[in-house]
Amino acid sequence: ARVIFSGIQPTGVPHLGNYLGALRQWVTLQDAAAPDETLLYAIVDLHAITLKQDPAQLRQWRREMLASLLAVGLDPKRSIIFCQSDVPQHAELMWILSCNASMGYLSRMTQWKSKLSLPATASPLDLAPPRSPSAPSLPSLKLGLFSYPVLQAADILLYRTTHVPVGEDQSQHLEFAREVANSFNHIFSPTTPLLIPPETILSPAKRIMSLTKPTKKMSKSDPDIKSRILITDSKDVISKKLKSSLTDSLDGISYNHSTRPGVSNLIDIMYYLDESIASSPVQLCADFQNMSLKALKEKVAEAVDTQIRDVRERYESVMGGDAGALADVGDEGARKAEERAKETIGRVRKVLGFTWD
Ligand code: AQP
Repeated sequence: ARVIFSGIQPTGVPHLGNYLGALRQWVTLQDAAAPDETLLYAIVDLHAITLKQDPAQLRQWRREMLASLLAVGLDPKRSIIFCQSDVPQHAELMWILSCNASMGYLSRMTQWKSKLSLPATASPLDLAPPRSPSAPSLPSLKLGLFSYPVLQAADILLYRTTHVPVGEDQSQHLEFAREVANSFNHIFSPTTPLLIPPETILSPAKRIMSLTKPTKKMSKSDPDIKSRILITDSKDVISKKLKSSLTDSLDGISYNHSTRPGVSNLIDIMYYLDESIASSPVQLCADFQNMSLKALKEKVAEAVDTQIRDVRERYESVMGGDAGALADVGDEGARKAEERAKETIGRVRKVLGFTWD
């Protein structure tokens, strides 16, 4: 039976990219799940601390993220929803896997480089000595950020996950997780694979772009709040953010991500919010070809508000409700996740030789 796992960092309220690229897919998988399927959705706070976090803020963001997951439609009766740091086996498996993870492979991962604003071609060896005043030197690069993909591999492999629904930005890390599983099995469990190389489920909305810098992905950590629409934004805020989104000065509406990234991103947002309105983003563009950019932005704002209104209302009701009830959901999720994690860790310990018998 399928085991589905995915995670999201508690680094702010989710935005439309998280929603269309991941969360909505999580709910669809939950609602379509066969009775023998297991779904696990983690709030990955151990990942969040690879960059500096304020503890009070992190505590608040964990709560906001749990409320967001419930608001989008995840149901704790059908999905195991939990915080990663509440299940200690994530860190244990990460250590074990890191003892066999290649520095060379990790240095090719693009995400830690983008977090540090380094070119994709940078390698840790280039980092010492620093090439520019803004580039970090090797001693200042934090080990946790560099080894982030190993923790992500541990998250997935810990539950013997078969499928991982993510946005396109995570494809490279999933490839790494498969490599880690295969190499572990090869060394420690060659006859019956203990760890399962997971399949990626890419959501159709692979990459939603920033509203203000449409050649970059929409991101929670962008300091410019106008760059993203939160799933909790009011109608008025949605409309203002879209009005100020960066487009271009060409006439009409056409779809081309390299020449018209801003307009194409708005079309993508509109199409992926409700795929029944056209057969593809290109088709939707054809329907809108003579529309002004101002009218397009108004139409997209209307569509966003219609699609996320219920989510926003549920979020407000969860956050305004009993704080203890929210904590109970997290505790119960962690208990169920740990039960499964212990099973895999027990087997891993055995093949490593960590037993007395
Ligand atoms: N712009 C995006 N388009 C489509 N999918 C996206 N995802 C993130 N941004 C987009 C998907 O959301 C899931 C959870 O992401 P995350 O919070 O764990 O990490 P992230 O990819 O680093 O997301 P952010 O929003 O950019 O957060 P920060 O700024 O904190 O790093 C993943 O499945 C991801 O693919």
